[in-house]
Amino acid sequence: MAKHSVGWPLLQKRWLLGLLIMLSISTVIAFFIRSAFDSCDRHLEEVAQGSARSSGNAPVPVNTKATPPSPLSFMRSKRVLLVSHELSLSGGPLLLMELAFLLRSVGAGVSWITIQKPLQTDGVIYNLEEKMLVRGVQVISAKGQEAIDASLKADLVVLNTAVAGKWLDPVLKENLSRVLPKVLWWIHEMRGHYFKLDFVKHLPLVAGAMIDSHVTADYWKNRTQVRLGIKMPETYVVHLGNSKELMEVAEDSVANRVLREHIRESLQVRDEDLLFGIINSVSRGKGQDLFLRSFYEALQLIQDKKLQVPSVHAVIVGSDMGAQTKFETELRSYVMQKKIQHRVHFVNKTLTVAPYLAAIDVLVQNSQARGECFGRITIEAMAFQLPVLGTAAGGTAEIVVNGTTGMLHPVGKEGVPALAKNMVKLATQVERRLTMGKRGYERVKERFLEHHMAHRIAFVLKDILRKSKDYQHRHTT
Ligand SMILES: *[C@@H]1O[C@H](CO)[C@@H](O)[C@H](O)[C@H]1NC(C)=O
Ligand SMILES: *[C@@H]1O[C@H](CO)[C@@H](O)[C@H](O)[C@H]1NC(C)=O
Ligand SMILES: *[C@@H]1O[C@H](CO)[C@@H](O)[C@H](O)[C@H]1NC(C)=O
Ligand SMILES: CC(=O)N[C@H]1CO[C@H](CO)[C@@H](O)[C@@H]1O
Repeated sequence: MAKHSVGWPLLQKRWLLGLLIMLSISTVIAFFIRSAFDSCDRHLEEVAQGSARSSGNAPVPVNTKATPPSPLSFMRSKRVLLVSHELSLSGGPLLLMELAFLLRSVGAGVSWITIQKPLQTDGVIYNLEEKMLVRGVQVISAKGQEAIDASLKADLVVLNTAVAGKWLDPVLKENLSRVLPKVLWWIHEMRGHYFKLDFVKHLPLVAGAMIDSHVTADYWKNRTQVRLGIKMPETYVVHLGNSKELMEVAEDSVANRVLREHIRESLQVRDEDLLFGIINSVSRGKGQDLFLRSFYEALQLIQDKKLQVPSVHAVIVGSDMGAQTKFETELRSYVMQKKIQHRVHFVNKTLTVAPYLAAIDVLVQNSQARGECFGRITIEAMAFQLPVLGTAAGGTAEIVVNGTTGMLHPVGKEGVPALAKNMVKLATQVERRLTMGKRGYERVKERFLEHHMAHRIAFVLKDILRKSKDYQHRHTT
């Protein structure tokens, strides 16, 4: 036992380093994907810090376990063209890359087009393109004959995000009408300014639209009709799933314990303290301000009622201290003003969220207004057996079962006392908190894994292929 203080920290550090390297390779994608859905409103936003980006040389993981055949295996030798509005470490493109790799793994021929590229060479783009080339994805130019040929030859074209619609006219020109019947449009946005005819006027003519949550799909249906006077094509709701890599970390209890200790030590939060976490890029839309208000109210309740609870802490992961925005400043002054500095911890945006999921006891998902399109962090937290306190809005309400895997509170100021009460409930009712975490995990295992997502996507792709074949049949005979 005496050796503890000498040997263990070193061992632990090396161990951790290995683990963190593994995580930064495997969860890079998962993290950025989440960021897209965190920011339905701003999917173009970059969440990355400059540093930990270069995972381009990572070996392709080889799955040695016997796995059941992929639901996508019917895509074998089909030609798929994926069209991304940009290639960056923001979520939309990385989700599309995930689809590219799923399709490659069943032997589909996959080509990739990035519509918008910066003029100067960009390390991130280079790395991501390398990653795709290694996996046999063909990266082709967004304009010119090559793009037209690829579109005409493809069995299926996936347009990613609403903005990608602006690629259609200028590139395909008079061949557009031949391509539209095989386009699947994957939409992840839910904010007003995407409802522009410029972007989406061809929506009614594509084979289908795929949207991340029911509420977002309803919103699109309504808005296109009311605002633009156009009709949505057949629309499929496809909830996302957790990557295999994330599940592996979530289910590794040793890794969990080590990460928990490491993060808590760095935040100076003890093992027995209760830690609420909010993991989202810091912005008003994500509701960190209201979260802090609720946290403060919860502390007051605990004090006023003299409740016997562990010491309660909050961590906000997703800060950009360098940016010094008004909002960041506002959060910090609130903390100072209420004198809760010792209980509130700010953490910079990071590529690896798994350590924080391992370290916290409860995830708070406090996105405001229409909420998240989906909110992948929610299912990631549930994979770590965390209960989720979320706003009753957007995708969150489709993921969290109120009272069973977490608790929902209203958006806006009305949500503040409700969230505060829910925090107190989870602080006082330990059994309930742990049970909710377990139920959340079970729910993830039932419906929010990668293979569930692959099944849902497979259903859509089959339908699209069938429709596009019918269309071609009608127009060639
Ligand atoms: C559709 O949008 C209009 C105008 O924004 C709104 O008044 C109406 O309640 C919406 N309907 C549905 C079903 O969401
Ligand atoms: C957080 O980000 C700021 C600005 O980007 C930087 O100065 C600071 O060192 C970072 N903190 C940590 C702990 O990395
Ligand atoms: C969640 O459950 C609580 C307790 O039953 C209830 O008061 C609240 O209205 C529910 N919220 C939603 C959005 O269903
Ligand atoms: C590459 C290609 O097939 N382009 C065609 C686009 O449509 C025009 C008009 O139908 C054809 O002349 C081109 O050959």
